[in-house]
Amino acid sequence: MLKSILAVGALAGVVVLAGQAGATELQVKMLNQGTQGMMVFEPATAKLKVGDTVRFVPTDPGHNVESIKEMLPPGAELVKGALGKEVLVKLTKPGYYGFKCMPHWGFGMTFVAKVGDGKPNADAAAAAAAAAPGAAKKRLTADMAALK
Ligand SMILES: [Cu+2]
Repeated sequence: MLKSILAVGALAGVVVLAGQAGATELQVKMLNQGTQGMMVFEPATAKLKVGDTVRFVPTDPGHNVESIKEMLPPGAELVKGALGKEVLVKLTKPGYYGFKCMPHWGFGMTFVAKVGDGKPNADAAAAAAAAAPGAAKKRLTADMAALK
């Protein structure tokens, strides 16, 4: 268990144990330039558990984070962060959670988390990825395939 947490931590940059036993907090940076190119969330994908949290950190200014409403598990809360603001999201339901930076949606600035087995909205999330604009379609389609 500890070994797998360390491995994920090395991959994601920072993972810390949250207060709740067994729950993890993933830190996701909003960047003008990341390892996958310009205007990215880093990391751009994650496999997480119900009860985990994601902390979106405005490392560079001019980004926000908000839910892709067609990529939201049933019963999960819509998120809409302000520009340049940190947002903490608790993943309370199983399924795929999609997020976008509104100013850079067409550039493919997206983040997807598969929570649990992802099944509750897997088909809807795949359809939303295929319908996304510009570079977001390419990124989300690839990310959904990688998370399977
Ligand atoms: Cu952005």
